[in-house]
Amino acid sequence: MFKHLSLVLFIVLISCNFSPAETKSSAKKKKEPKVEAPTFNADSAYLFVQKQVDFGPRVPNTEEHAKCANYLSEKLTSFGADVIVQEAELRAFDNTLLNAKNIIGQYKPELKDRVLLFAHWDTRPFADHCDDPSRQNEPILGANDGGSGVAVLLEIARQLQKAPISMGVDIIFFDAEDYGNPDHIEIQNPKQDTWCLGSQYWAQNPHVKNYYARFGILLDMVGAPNATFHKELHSKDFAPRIQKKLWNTAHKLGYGNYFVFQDGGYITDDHIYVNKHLNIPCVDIIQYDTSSNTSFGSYWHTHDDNMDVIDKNTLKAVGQTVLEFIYNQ
Ligand code: AHN
Ligand code: ZN
Repeated sequence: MFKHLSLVLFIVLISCNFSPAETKSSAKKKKEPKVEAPTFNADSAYLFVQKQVDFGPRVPNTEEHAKCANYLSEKLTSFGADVIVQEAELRAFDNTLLNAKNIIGQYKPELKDRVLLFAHWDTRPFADHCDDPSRQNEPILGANDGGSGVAVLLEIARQLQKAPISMGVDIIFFDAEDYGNPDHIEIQNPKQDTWCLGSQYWAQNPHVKNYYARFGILLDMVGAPNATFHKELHSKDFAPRIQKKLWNTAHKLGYGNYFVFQDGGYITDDHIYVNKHLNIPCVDIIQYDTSSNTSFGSYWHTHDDNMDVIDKNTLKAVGQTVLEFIYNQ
């Protein structure tokens, strides 16, 4: 009789899909993610850096820049995004008129609930921090400064196509970020706000009316070996909760050596304009190197910013953290 009763109970439990082990608090408390975050492929991301570098420096108003723009918009399209290329003529520090292109890849553009992921895709037109003065006027390759952030986002785009996410996602590659005032030549009456021209334009002229996103994440110089990402201070002011959750996600995944729980500096970067004009809380993941006098790596704005400063492990740490974060919203 007892034997029989327990068998009945067992069947009832199974048929209700009710696991006795999960009756206590633990299982109910945590909300399960709707879709498990895909695995970020660092080999793929590395190739996306290589592809960009193979074009040469991507300086506005050059052929290499135009070719790379085509490559990036084709890539986003091939990964299932609806692509808009926003063109603008933007005035540089020296009054050069730059033919700039912001490349925008939209996933589920019909949804209101969105996240924004961005990086700059142009590269610095000069090597103003190069030790050799005779090479300071040559443009840099920008493997890390430009290439890495875009590459991580391309790999995320590839994963978004394979494992659709519940929210809308926009990936924006901003142009003319790195055409800011030079440090190697004296400028009379330097202009203000000479950095981040593409994001300044977009933030004041977004590709859709009343554009909004729940939050934004900017990737800048995310590929150097043993890079450390400190908590950038504008991000801490605008988006403290998102920054904290993002850093916690990295630690949970075992990337605490990269995402350190320490404050960085206030860095002028694309996120400040997105936050200022559109009120979207944005976090900048940017390398902060306490041992170098620029606070960025020693390769920064020099000819050393080539494939030698790209490490797959760093790309992986950043890419997997961002994927995990957005799939768990
Ligand atoms: C300044 O140096 C003012 N901001 C750093 C933004 C930057 C340049 N990121 C990459 N290159
Ligand atoms: Zn730069």
